[in-house]
Amino acid sequence: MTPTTIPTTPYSDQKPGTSGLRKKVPVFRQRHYVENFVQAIFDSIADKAGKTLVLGGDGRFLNREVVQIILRLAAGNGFGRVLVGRGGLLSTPAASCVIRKHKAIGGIILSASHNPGGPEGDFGIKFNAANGGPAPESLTDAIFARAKAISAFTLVEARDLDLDRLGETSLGAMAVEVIDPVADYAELMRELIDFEAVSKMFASGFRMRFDAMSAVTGPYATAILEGMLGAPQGTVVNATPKEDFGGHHPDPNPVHCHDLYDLMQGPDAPDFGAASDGDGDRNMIVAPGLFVTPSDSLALLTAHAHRAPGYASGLKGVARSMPTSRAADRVAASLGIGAYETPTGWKFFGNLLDAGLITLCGEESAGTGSNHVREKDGLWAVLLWLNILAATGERADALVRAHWARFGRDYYARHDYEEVDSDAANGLMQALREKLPGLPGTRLGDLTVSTADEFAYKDPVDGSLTERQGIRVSFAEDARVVFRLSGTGTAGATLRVYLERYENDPARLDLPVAEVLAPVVAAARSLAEIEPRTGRAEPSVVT
Ligand code: G16
Repeated sequence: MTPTTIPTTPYSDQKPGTSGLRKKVPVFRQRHYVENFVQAIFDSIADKAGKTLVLGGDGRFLNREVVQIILRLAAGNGFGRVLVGRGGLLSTPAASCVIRKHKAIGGIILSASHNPGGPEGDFGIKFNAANGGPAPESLTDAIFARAKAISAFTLVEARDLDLDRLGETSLGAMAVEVIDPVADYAELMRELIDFEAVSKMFASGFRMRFDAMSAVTGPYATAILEGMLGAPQGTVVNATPKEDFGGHHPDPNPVHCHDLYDLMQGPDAPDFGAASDGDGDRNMIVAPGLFVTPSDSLALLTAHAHRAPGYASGLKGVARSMPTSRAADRVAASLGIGAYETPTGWKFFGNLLDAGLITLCGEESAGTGSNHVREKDGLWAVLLWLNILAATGERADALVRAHWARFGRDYYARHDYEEVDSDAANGLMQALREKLPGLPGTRLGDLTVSTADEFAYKDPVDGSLTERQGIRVSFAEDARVVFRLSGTGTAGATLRVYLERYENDPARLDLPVAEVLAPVVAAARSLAEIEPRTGRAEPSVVT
């Protein structure tokens, strides 16, 4: 089989966003759209001849078809071997794990994460580098530049391979190995987490519900929680991955995962509730009667990680994205370890992890992870929580309340205004930007602005500068609001407004979030002129 080179014309819109290229399925179905982008990725990887590539996705609509196209392109581009998950499946954290373990040159992950799937839903292609992490901006910029200029792609013309049978076949000179998508990942979890202690906890009657949201984590959670840790059958619900996630939005938050959320608020709540998203990197944690914000979850895991074997010698440092609450910083200060603030996007944690500056990291957008892989990892976060519950013997809600009693509480919410007109959204951000210098000292309702700026990040490892990463306004009353535009949406613009307020008065730790944040919400809306500029009186989603 000799490779064939086929002429093509470029598309101008193949710019990777916060996490790879995400578009509607019909966009990806345009002639050679996939081939062009994947060829642009391959053209941007030096020394790929004979190397190993990892390939898999979250199983959404188009996953199987695109896996076959990428296999043919990989063979045409001289890769030596491709490791592909059975059925074309690999969760994002498992792909990161497999890349690292098998010393691959990188991997391609097919996912649009928590966005809905199906013929009219979303699809995505992301390249992860040899460290297992999302391509850094220098590489995504190079891929975009290449995609805009592409004139041909090279592939091996062949029939589809059988992706459902484990084992090795070949495509031209390239080996293709269909691997068990769960095995390497499960082995890594066993090294990090005290499986014996968690098994004992389940054996003594501990009850949990894990909602896999008809997405890729189903097989992982079933194998590990029910298979290896002895949780009762049925602990994992919605465990079969579906191409359209059962028509749902596979986003683990109280809005989209409301069955679990409602169960956990009711009288029959099990001891612990958790969920994961489309590609398995996000998580939601719910204690009986208490939703745990991702920001609080990161802080709590930072405080207790040493109870798990993988972190027994302590943490080097912790990082959070800028819009994530400062709860983890408070724990880092008490532990005497470094705390870092990065732009939104998991790729910004990679250098800190590789340089050994941090062990844990997390984001308000339901992402938590550690140095075990270079992606956020939903099931890992759940397992670490279980390890901590087993080690302390505490109820999850009691553990959270004890955390607040010790460190204070960062009340937190995010308001998303989805599918806003792009010009209106950019105009809103620009107007805010222009107001910044005059804001300090201004009164907004009962709040007084103390500082106002636009976040820019200088990477402490490679010195690279990333600007315009969100507008932040802090108030003297220990409150803050951040405005930024999402980099993962596929229609119009999404304005994200991140709201927080710190309280450490013991009498004010258990108040309704909306009540505590009301003055911050009002200040944010008037400051950014949200309704006049977007026509939206209320956000589309509040989490
Ligand atoms: C991706 C990134 C995250 C980011 C999130 C939201 O997550 O990996 O780092 O926090 O998008 O980004 P934005 O606010 O720009 O929409 P995922 O789970 O979608 O891959």
